[in-house]
Amino acid sequence: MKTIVFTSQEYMLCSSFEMVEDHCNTECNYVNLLDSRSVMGDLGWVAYPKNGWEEIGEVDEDYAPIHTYQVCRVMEQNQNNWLHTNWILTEGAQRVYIELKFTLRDCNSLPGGVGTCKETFNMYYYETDGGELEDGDMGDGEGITEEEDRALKESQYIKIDTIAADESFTELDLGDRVMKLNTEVRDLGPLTRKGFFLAFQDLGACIALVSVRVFYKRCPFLVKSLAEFSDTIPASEASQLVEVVGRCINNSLPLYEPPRMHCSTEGEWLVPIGKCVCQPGFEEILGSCQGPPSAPRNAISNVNETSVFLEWSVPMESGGRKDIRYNVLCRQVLPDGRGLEECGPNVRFLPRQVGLSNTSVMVADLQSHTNYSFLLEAINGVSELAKDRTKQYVSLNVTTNQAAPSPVSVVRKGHAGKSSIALSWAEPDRPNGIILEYEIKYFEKEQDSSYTIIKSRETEMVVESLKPSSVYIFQVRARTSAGYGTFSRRFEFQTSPYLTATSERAQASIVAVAITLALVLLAVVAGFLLSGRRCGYSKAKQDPEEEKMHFHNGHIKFPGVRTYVDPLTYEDPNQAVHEFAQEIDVSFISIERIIGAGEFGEVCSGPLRLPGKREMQVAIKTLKAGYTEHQRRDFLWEASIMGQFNHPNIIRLEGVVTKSKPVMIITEYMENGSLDTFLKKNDGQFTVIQLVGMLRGIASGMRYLSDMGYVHRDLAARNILVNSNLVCKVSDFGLSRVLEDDPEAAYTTRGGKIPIRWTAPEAIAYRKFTSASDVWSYGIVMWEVMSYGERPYWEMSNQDVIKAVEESYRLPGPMDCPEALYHLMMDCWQRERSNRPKFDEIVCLLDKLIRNPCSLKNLVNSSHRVSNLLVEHTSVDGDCNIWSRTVSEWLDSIKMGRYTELFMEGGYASLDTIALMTSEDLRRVGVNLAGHQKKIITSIQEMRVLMNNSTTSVNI
Ligand code: ACK
Repeated sequence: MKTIVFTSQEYMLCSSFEMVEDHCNTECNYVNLLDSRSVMGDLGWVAYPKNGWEEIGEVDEDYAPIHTYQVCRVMEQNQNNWLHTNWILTEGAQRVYIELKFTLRDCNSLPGGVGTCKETFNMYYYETDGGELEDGDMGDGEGITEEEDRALKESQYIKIDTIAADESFTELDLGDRVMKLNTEVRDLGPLTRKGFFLAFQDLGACIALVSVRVFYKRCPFLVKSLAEFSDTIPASEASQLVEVVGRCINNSLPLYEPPRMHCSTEGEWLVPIGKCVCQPGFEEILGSCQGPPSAPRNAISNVNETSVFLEWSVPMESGGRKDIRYNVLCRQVLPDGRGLEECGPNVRFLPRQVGLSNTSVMVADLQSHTNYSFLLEAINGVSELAKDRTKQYVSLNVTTNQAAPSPVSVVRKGHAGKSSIALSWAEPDRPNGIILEYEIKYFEKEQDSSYTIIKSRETEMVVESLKPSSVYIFQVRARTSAGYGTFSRRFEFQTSPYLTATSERAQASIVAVAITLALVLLAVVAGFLLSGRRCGYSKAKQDPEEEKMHFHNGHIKFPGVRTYVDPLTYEDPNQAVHEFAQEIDVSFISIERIIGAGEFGEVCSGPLRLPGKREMQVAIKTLKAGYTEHQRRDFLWEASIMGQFNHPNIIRLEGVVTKSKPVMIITEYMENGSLDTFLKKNDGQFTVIQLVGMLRGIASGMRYLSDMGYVHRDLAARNILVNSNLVCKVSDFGLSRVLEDDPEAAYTTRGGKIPIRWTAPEAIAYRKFTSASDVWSYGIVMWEVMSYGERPYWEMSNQDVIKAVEESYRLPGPMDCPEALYHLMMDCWQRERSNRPKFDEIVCLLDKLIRNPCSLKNLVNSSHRVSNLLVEHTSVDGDCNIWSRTVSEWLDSIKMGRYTELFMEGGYASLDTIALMTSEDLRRVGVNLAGHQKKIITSIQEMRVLMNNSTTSVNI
């Protein structure tokens, strides 16, 4: 008898052609509890009796098993074939749905009659909390027959329905390969237990059960009107709705009342009530509330010399977006609460400054010993939309450390001789302090096992004792107080070849002539036009003392420079006076005002009208009536000295009145009076550059005096006079040997009268007054200037000052004093006088500082302080080198560059002082040609217009 009516291949066709895979994600409104098609292993269903339902073991084209049960015992009487599923968990659902897919054979189409053939089957269920039938599993009953046991269990099942086919099929259909797959769905509920079994009862039909799917319906997770509604299982009764309260999504709030929705038994969300809206500052974009992120958190910094590594955590609030980026704002802290200034373009950010996706950045090439404030900002794609909201930053204050100079980038070759090569190089881009010297390392190419290192304070030098026709490798590095920077890259230069004996001689004579000419030219240029001087030394291998011999402290001393003549060498002091001072007829002088009191009488001012000369304002020192001859001599002593000097930073003697009474000394008039009072009156009013300009003037005057062989002995701010252009001039040459007229001078144990606070220890101890002791005093003047006229050592007694200095105590750096200047002061206060700098070195250093104001940015005492490098009336873009361009560049721009040095000498080191110059001032500085005066004055007038347009000083 034929019992198998379908071939397995026919089932295969059925399942692969008609049964579409059902992929459902979280948005589905049903959840499968069982799907026989998706079970990969054995289904494990139990058939009873064993010859009833049978599983057809087939696989689909992906070799996944197809779980099809079939039964077809249509020809046999009394069929009662059961197929039991496994225990199916309800997952809390009260109503479940069973979807059956099956084929059913049309009884009429069966050969041999339809006597017992059925065209339906029954479906049952049995609820239970455990995975077993409560009276034991199928066929396990004891003491009863298998038949009885089966009847008992089956009786516990509740019938769901009798299932009939909508479509049955005949063999003819099969021949046409048309499969009639039926789908029937039944629902079941309310269920009360954790799970249930299903069973299919066949009473004699020809069935293939292709799939069984059990599912329940649910209202899936939903976001509507900015509210989230969670997965919800509907009620079991069709008419019932489940009310669900929604949760406002991030950055939103309920509008009036909490939003609500209703879940129907069909798994549909119905009847929305209420809604959420975005919080202020957030915008609804694509169904979510988006805004800028909050500030980055936990920002930390790690300083390594002049680099800072900044790290932070992601913001607490992302603003509802995933595209957070970070920007870094770098600002330098200006001292004294003058605010912040954006870091210049030289600062590097790695990997970049804006749009960082990582939470860290490296900031490099900052200035050493400088305070910075970093702002870290988090942004996202909608930050721009929320511009009105206050930006959220986290700020971080950082102080950089001392750092060695950056490498010298280029070394250039100058003249190459057969045994020498001239080199020059530029200062490193970031000196990070004052460059004390350069080291030049060199060796013959490919002989790098032995090399030579020489030092130079200049940015040029001639390397000597080289082999002819040889290639040498050179590297240069700079040193500051922080140590050496790294060497520059290697530069290869070659010496010239040997010369033949005759050509060498010829060359030698040419060289000799050239050198003579060059020297003459240099003398003319340096001595008479520009007073050009070299600073420091450049022949590194030579001893500095030796250098001094050759170069006289670095600048060339020309024969014929006048030397100071001590009036004492004149037997008749009157003769000395008239040797050096012009007698002025008192009728040319009008005394208009008394401006102060001197040791010998009043100091007045008024115009001097010399015949054939322009009227000029002068100061008039008078000798009070009733003087002794001795006093008269002492009084005129100053004129005998002053009359020997001619320098823009030395008070100029116009003449004396000795032929009438009162006896007078007439000098140029200095509008701002003495420097100490002037500074006290204008406390904190000047830029560092202006102060350094004043110091430069004083040093220049002192250099002149020391070159003349004159020792001042009473150099102090009170003895410096200041004119209306802030030009400082050394004065008070009174009795510089005995200092009788200085109220600061005190008698020493050895009987002399000495201004203790200003005087070098060796001068106090054994009256060793030299230019080196003047340098000590100059250091004190520097301190007075930088502290705006503070009294050195404050109220300490003279005795305590002597003791303290003896015990190596030195004045501390004045407030806001650039480190470079304080170093210079300290150098001036070296106990060993030969270690003190010379005045020409001081001038040279100050010139360098003026040319490179960045070197004045670091302040003493505190690494947090940065100097107030105010730049007057120039358009400043944060580049502190800008100042250096001004005077020389301005003169260059009007083709008057030749006067740069004279302007500097005259104390006109900044454009603001130059802006006040008159033609008379120009003449005084040394611009004598009328055409040049006109050109410069025109340019000054233009400059004034420009300055008036830029009303305030600008911080850099
Ligand atoms: O601080 P002062 O105003 O400047 O007061 C003193 C005072 O005279 C006694 O020395 C002032 N003084 C001296 N020489 C001059 C000068 N050439 N021009 C202007 N003021 C002067 C000094």
